[in-house]
Amino acid sequence: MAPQAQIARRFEPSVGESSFACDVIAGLTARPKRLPPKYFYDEAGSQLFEQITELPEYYPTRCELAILSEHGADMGRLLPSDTALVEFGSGSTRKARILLAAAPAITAYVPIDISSEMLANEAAALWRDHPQLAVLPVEADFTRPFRLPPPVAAQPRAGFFPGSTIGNFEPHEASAFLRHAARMLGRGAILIIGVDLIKDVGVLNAAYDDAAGVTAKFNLNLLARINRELEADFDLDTFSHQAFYNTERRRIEMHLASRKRQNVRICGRVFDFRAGETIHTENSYKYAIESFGALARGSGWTPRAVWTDEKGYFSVHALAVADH
Ligand code: SAH
Ligand code: AVI
Repeated sequence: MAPQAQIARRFEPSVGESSFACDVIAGLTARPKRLPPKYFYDEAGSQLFEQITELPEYYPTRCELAILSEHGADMGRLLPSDTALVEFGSGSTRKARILLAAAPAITAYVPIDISSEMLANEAAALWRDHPQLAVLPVEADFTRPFRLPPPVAAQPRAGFFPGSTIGNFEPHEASAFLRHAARMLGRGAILIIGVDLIKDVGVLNAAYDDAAGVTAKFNLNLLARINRELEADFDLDTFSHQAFYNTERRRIEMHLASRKRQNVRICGRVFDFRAGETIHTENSYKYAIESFGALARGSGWTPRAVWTDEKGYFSVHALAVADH
């Protein structure tokens, strides 16, 4: 058996059903009701997210792919030789593949994701395509403490956090995440991070409420997942997808609105919904380049470089761990 056949080994316990149940019960007991967006990504949700990335309205993926293709070599030159690239929320690994091709300094790749099937499949495919690369996947929730695989302890490490997934955190959570990443990656580390930019409200709203209804399906899949995994009886036809840009808070908000007054059973408990009441399922914060730089500076990082696409819709920042 090839050494990389062990790649699917878990370094931490998986995110179990029990924490899912606890988070769902806590979120639907809170006012306003809310659910954590990390639970979007079961197998069906991960596939729906991949469909979102192909939508004409969803510009972030196309813009970031263009930036990585054009400037990947510049990013690679910031990395020391024999670097281990640690990707937070690796998904399809499509973006990492561009960076790997452009940065020969990378000799190990650590994809981290909460979505177990996607992680295992993508890691295996990546290793097949790059047999010289050490591929060491970690199934973990990156908002909680977890350990990097021991083989990369002795290597310089770089972080990769594309997709503007940082925008799904509240700004104070984004700051905590950046501090945690700096500690984990260590002295001298570089973080390549994708950050979606503030832009025309029409463009933003369309990206999260597409004409084909794929984002609506992605949002509603959260209720389908709760039905599947937590013995719940959400009637998906009685909830509708809402997505809008909140200009004051500089974020897209996604909600699921109950079309009628109703009760829903989850894990033997009953939750009541007023007509029009929403579950807040996701925020996607948008930044100006300067405001993200300020957030990074206040969170243990020094901005080194930033690239944007030709429309100025999306940015990729290179940050270096600040010296103390
Ligand atoms: N990086 C990819 C995927 C972005 S989608 C891209 O840029 O296209 C967000 C990814 O992060 C998904 O693969 C999802 O499963 C993962 N993810 C979301 N929250 C997570 C968490 N708390 N811990 C680990 N992975 C998470
Ligand atoms: C993963 N994350 C950055 C996506 C975003 O744009 O906030 C998730 C998403 N939600 C709806 N569409 C895409």
